[in-house]
Amino acid sequence: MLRFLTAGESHGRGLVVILEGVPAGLALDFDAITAQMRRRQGGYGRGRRMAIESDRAAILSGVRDGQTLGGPIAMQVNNKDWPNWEQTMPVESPPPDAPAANRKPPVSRPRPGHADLAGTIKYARSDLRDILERASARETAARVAAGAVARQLLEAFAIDITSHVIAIGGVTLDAPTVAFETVRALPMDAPLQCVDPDTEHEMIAAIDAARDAGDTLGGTFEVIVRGLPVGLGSYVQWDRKLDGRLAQAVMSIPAIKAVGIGRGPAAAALPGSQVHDEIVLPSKPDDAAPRPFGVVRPTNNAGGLEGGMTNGEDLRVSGYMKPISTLMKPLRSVDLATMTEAEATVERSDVCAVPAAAVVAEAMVSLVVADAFLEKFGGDSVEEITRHVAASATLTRTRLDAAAGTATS
Ligand code: EPS
Repeated sequence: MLRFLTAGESHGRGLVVILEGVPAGLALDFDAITAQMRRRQGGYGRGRRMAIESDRAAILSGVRDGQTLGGPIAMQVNNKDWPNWEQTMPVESPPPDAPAANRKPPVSRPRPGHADLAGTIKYARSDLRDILERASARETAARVAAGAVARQLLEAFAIDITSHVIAIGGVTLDAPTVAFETVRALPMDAPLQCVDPDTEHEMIAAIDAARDAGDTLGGTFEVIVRGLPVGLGSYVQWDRKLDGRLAQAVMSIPAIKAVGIGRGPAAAALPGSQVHDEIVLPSKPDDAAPRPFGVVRPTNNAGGLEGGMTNGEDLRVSGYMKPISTLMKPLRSVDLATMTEAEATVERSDVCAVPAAAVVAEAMVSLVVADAFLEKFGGDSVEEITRHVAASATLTRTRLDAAAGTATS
């Protein structure tokens, strides 16, 4: 339903994304797209590149007078750093007599953990720059641009998305579940987007210590989606299960090594009685109002997904990020040009990018959820989808009323 492709190298002219499947008639807030891209650039522990860039997506197609047209939306994000790399990353081969003063020498010492080694073998390129430029997490700027459009489609149907950081290195937030509103209340400029200031201070200290040691840190984040209708995704076929689709999307973000839904891996160590969310009737009439089908779930360990479908509770997806693989105090490697042991290449990089990865994950979750939303309520225009959503709510209401009638008769 909704698909996108990105293109671009980290130090090329820029990034491009084409997003297809957005229905017509969605009024786009362009500043909100820029705001999402700015969020991705933030977070304590980022490197010097983020001080150079001020990412902005120029929309090239698919939008007229501020509204989507139903056609592919193409967006371009220019790299401000490009003038410094023009001689290293030219599209055309420079003439042999051209001065190469600003051309960076080839990279031949792969960084453990990065795409460098497997990429150079796979694509048969001798300069590792040919690999690392595309493998760089810079590409995620284009994903965030596409995700910002998907997010606006969801917001038009009262679905909201946020995220927060749970752990940096060994410093972990000590809270079983953090409410959507608590996360929403975080200021945009909170350095690590952690809801507890004391834990955040400890996280900052851990990042400082890693930087001083020439090391890097990973961590954990959680994306929360509120306002989802019941039944996005399906149990009937493996590739329609929403948990599987979310896991693939979030795992595709550079450095993400595991994805959890709800309690995630912790559920594996607990008995069923402590994991599954009971189904009860509301104790007060008001309780039933926002819930689907007149029932209440006192807990949400499932993270809003049962049987690969949304169940109307908050969707909770967590991502586990390994430490960034460029270390200022490099690990052992081999110089592939001479086949001698040597320290890995040191490229400019971040010490920690977990808050940025959380923003990218919000974008990926937005794209997957919007895709599933369009599958269920699809239409060519926002107006048509609005009617489908209303019809589905009426059907549920009618069934509920019939069940209530059976109970009282
Ligand atoms: C990134 C841009 C990159 C890196 C980082 C993320 O820019 P540069 O290589 O010029 O410093 O800062 O990428 C990586 C950590 C990586 O391993 O590729 C960005 O825009 O997010």
